[in-house]
Amino acid sequence: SPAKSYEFIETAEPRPGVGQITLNRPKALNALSTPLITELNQALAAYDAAPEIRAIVLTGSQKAFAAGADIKEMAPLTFSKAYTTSFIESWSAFTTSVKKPIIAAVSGHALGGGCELALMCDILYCTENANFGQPEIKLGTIPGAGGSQRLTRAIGKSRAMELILTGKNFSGKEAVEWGVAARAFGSWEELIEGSLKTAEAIAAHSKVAVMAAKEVVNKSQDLPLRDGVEYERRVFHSLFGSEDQKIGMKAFAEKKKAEWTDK
Ligand code: CO8
Repeated sequence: SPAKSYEFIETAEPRPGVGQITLNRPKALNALSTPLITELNQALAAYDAAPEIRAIVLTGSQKAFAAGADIKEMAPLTFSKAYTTSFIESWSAFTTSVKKPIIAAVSGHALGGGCELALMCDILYCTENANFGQPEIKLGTIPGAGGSQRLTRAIGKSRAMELILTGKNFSGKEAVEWGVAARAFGSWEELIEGSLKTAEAIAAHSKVAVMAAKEVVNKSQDLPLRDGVEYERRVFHSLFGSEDQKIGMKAFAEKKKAEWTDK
């Protein structure tokens, strides 16, 4: 069972097939310390391995998704320590290792590493007044967990340059207008309900197909178009080897609801 007790996060299974991870370090506005990130990676790996979980929602509090990497932890860090311990590298490990879809539900601050963490997720939902930003320049440094790459891919070079060079924040409403977020909700309650509903909708589909779909969409971020299309076709062909493809297409022909076997 994925149930385990953590210090800096909470886990719950609020809907069938849905695992919810809540960042819970309220005194530091969910600043992402190494112990917190370690727990987050453990919880994500546990849900990925749990057969009954089919989609994951990652959230923080109403006030803060995460106010960034832990500045107090980073302040004394040296180049040689950061370099030799590959500081931050493990943060994004889940983007390649976790196969189940992760929905980020962002309310309040998502700054620096918090913004980067949200960008690592598969679907980003937020509240209209969520507060996104890459303020690292104001601390004398730069984004270090993929912000310069993922944000630039999401919103284009000129806007990303403006944000990263000035450290200016942007709202949840802007995040949707610019394509960073899929949807912005009017309130925290609507954000959580909307995120769980989408997770439930995903959880109702064939697990094999859902994981394959996540894999091929994410390939689009790494591969040139032609290679990506070819990759997609290979995976598409391989799904003719799944039981669920037969079940899904037979159910359509018979006007019945598909009962997935996840095989
Ligand atoms: N790190 C450590 N502690 C933090 C952080 C943080 N990022 N953010 C807030 N806190 C702490 C505060 O120090 C304060 O603690 P204390 O009560 O002990 O003084 C507590 O949280 C509450 O914060 P505030 O009193 O400041 O709350 P406000 O509501 O007044 O302000 C803000 C909220 C605007 C979010 C403000 O806290 C702030 O500006 N925080 C820093 C935001 C920031 O610069 N983030 C970027 C960090 S750098 C970064 O992420 C680099 C990424 C590089 C790699 C990342 C890997 C993922």
